[in-house]
Amino acid sequence: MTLNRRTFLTGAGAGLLLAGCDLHADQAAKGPLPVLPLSDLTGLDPDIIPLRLAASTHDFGTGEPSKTFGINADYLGPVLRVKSGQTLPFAVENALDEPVALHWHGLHIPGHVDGGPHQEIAPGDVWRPDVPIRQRSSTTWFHSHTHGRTARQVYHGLAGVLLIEDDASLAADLPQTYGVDDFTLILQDKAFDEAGRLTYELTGEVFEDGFEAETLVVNGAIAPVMQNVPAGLVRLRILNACNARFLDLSLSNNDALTVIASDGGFLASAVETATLTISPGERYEVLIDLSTSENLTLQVTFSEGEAEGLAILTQPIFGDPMMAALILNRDPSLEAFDGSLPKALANLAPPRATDALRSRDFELNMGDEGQLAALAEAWGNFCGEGGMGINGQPMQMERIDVEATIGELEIWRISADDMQHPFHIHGCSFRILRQYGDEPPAYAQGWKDMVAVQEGVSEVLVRFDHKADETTPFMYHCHILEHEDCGMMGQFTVS
Ligand SMILES: [Cu+2]
Repeated sequence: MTLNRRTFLTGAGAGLLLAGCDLHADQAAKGPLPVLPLSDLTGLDPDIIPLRLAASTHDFGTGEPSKTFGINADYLGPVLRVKSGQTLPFAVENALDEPVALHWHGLHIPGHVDGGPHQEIAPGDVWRPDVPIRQRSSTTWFHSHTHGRTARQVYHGLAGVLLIEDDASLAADLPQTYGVDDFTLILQDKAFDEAGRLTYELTGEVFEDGFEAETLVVNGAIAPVMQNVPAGLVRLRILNACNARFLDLSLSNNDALTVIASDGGFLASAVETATLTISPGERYEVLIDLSTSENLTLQVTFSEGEAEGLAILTQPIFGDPMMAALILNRDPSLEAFDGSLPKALANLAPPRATDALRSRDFELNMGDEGQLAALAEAWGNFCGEGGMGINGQPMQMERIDVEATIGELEIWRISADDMQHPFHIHGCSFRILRQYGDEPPAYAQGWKDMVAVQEGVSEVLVRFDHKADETTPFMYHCHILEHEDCGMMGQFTVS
């Protein structure tokens, strides 16, 4: 089935409530776009890069402080801008009163610095990985990956963005003045109680669908937020850091979004799309042209997956209304980027599937829906036998599921027995050959580390260039974080 389980059951009622409503986004801004603090390390040779993970409080815009986690901040972390070739001497301090692991999502690095669940940092301890950046420019991120605690820790704020530049990206004719014509957006959905405090509760239903809330938050502020920008091209580097929601992005004037990069770097050339679907864990870079419009709004719809069969008929009625995320106001007094969009962005040959040496099959299993909460409670958020898994097996810290060989090209064929899932592989980028059994959208045909899985088989062409042994193996998993915690994850070595 194409809808998630909860929507399938309650969609009829929701549809009646929405019928006749204006589906266009409310344009009134609630406040300014919070520009995430930039730490620009390009051209520097720091002895140490401290990241302090601590509990704090943060006002999302309700007027009431919420209990949160942050990384060098009250909520979320900094934007680290680095250059390929650097080795980053991190000192990750756990100032929380619970264990934490911090994973570098999208980095091509060895398992012993990957920050997976085998690399827990005890409260009060400092983890000091030297992280080598040897990949092309791309928007990557870092987030909690603590076994059984990832969903709650990320939801409360343990996530930040790592922008990798290289010689080509720094020389590219693209907007790159941070906070002026180049912005990083972290999109999330949040729930609040009547007092305006952040809430998060795990139930069987939440383990099933993942945690889905109704309030859209951009960089830690309730949407819509507003930003003045110059009269020209504006670059948005967008991360979906929701626990479970797929988001559909579009523009208020129905113009196409110009997509220039996906998870692992620039596309071969810009791709125009009316709607950009971004799954939890995914990143895309888009350009928006403010040279002719006085203002433009980036809109978000909470996606309900591929419209197929029954869903095609019901989508316009059941579909959630568009929400304004970010209102861009043209300010002619700001100096505009004076270049034009480059025709070619990257050398990106089509993937050569015929070169693959082997293929592997993975089926994501939802488990027994009625028992997930009880199973999870018994196992400490990890659902155990009878809960979620991959190929019939829940994640086990002691079990290696796949042994890969360094430098060998493989095809991974991923399917799901129910629901839509965003699948992530550590330590690499890959190319999508098929998504839901079909050719992926043009904007998803570049370098990726996330692929959506639903009906039909999704296939990726992948090569592992970094080692991971059985003491610190790489993970592959669903990026619906409650599914990951519940056991929809496996481990692999590369030798
Ligand atoms: Cu999942």
